[in-house]
Amino acid sequence: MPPFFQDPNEDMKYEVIHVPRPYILDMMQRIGEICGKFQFISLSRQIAACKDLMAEGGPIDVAVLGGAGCGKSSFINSLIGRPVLPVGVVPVTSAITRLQYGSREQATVTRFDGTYQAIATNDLATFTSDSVNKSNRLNIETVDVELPDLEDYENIRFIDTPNIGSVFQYHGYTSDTWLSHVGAALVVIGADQTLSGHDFEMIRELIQYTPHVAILLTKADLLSTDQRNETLELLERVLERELNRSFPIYPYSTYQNVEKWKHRLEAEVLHRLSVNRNILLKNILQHRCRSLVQSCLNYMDTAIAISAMNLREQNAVREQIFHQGGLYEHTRANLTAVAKENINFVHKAVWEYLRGLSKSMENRLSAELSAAMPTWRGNLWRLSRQYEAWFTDMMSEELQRISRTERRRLFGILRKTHSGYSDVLGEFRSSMVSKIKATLNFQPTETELAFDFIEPDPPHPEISSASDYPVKYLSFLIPMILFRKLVENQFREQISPAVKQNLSQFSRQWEKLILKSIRTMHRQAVYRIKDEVATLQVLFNMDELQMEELKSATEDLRKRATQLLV
Ligand SMILES: Nc1nc2c(ncn2[C@@H]2O[C@H](COP(=O)(O)OP(=O)(O)O)[C@@H](O)[C@H]2O)c(=O)[nH]1
Ligand SMILES: [Mg+2]
Repeated sequence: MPPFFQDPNEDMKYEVIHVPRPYILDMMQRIGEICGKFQFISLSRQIAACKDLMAEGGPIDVAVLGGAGCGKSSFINSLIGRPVLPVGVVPVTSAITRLQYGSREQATVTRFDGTYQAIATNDLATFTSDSVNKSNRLNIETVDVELPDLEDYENIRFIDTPNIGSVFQYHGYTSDTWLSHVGAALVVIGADQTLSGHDFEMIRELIQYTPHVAILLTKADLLSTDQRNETLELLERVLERELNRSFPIYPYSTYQNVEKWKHRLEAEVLHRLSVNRNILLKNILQHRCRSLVQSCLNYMDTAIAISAMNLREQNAVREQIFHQGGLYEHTRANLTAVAKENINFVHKAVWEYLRGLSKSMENRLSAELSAAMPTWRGNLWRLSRQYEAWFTDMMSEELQRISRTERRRLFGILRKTHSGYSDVLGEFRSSMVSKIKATLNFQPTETELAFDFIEPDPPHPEISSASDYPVKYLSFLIPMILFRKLVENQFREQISPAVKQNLSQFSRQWEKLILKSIRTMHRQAVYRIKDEVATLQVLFNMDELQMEELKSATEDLRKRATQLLV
């Protein structure tokens, strides 16, 4: 059986040169001062990102996955030491629940619309169990629980999941799901369960997200020692055959010898994971800090190289970098092109998608209407008002649900735009570097120009009920006993055009929001190149005094950074 971790450093992508944390903090402090003093404004974002990372140090996510009833929630409860999560013979977990150490016991429910609510941990079942929260009709995205009992796993956040299928379908998108942040996964297989193609598929998908996958064979108490060994061997063979890879398998039981199983899992997986987490975070921070120091030194060296030239030479370089070829204008034009191309596509992308939802929505509303109508009373005028109120309620609920559950899909076009802008910025940076290299004769290190992806809040649906009865006056005269069926049919027939009209209106609302984001990101990207150009301009405009200071600051920074820049 392969160990869950090889050497803790072996599978890390980042080079490991252990510099102490206070050293990194000190470097960051200095870089901040230098950039402030010499106005290297283009580095302020990188500095902010490093600061965020230093503040991070949060827990590593361990996903607990597996078919319904295999014992995921029971397993987590046994780590906690008491029954916090609902457990049951029938599947009981309907929402993703994340559990981690906290000095005070507390739980928070987050809904798809972004609203959240503090709840008592005793009420967890109300929100996460399928019997109460049927098909997640409470629209819960996640439930977060903090418990003092998890102190032994301070660096780990356990993620209890509803069942195999739903983990991946949960959000209907993959690139930025919580799975992409998962540090490790425990795939739970019950000893009373047979493996299906489904399970292999799930593991296959899972290993794209994390190399750290272990199998937990739960309900080990159902097997004799011989049976257990046989099962372990068989599992190992089947997994190897299906996935061309071996996995560490840990037997577990929440009924018998709990401490023994737990201890082994802790020693080989859980504790090693937190140790690795710290190393990984530290390495990323070092990596970022190094690239920041590098960028800062690039600017400083560029300034020094410029100051060594006479005025005529300086002007020639300035001309090269800022004017010839009009790199700045060229980049702006490219950004505009990306914006235009995507803006033209927004209507198609949003409307075609929403239009496709119309039929099923009409069917749903028609069924609901048939159920609702018999309870309506009164003359035609009153029936029409009841229909309108009913339709407005139903339709806005439908539209809000789309905003909640389909927002990632609706944002597809925004993601594409963002990546287009990022490419243009990348090209800008590369040409800048090659121009500096050609004119000043040294090679600055390439650094990235990342910028934010802006996700708008969903629109508030404005419903029109499209009831077109010219009946205000006549309606009192129409005897309902005779015409009720006719009127009901009229209402039925209105559903389809009204749904179409509202979807189209809703589509326009979404389109407007998306267009706004595309424009905002465009402005940001333009600012980014402006900052870059402004920072380079600064390098040409230093007086002698500043130059003296800059030279000694450069020397000082380079000396201090030797540890980091090896
Ligand atoms: N025999 C045995 N049954 C268990 C064990 N762990 C859980 N179960 C039972 O398996 C059923 C499903 O457990 P649950 O934790 O809700 O599974 P989940 O759906 O994967 O979260 C419950 O009836 C548990 O009592 C175990 O270690 N041994
Ligand atoms: Mg469960």
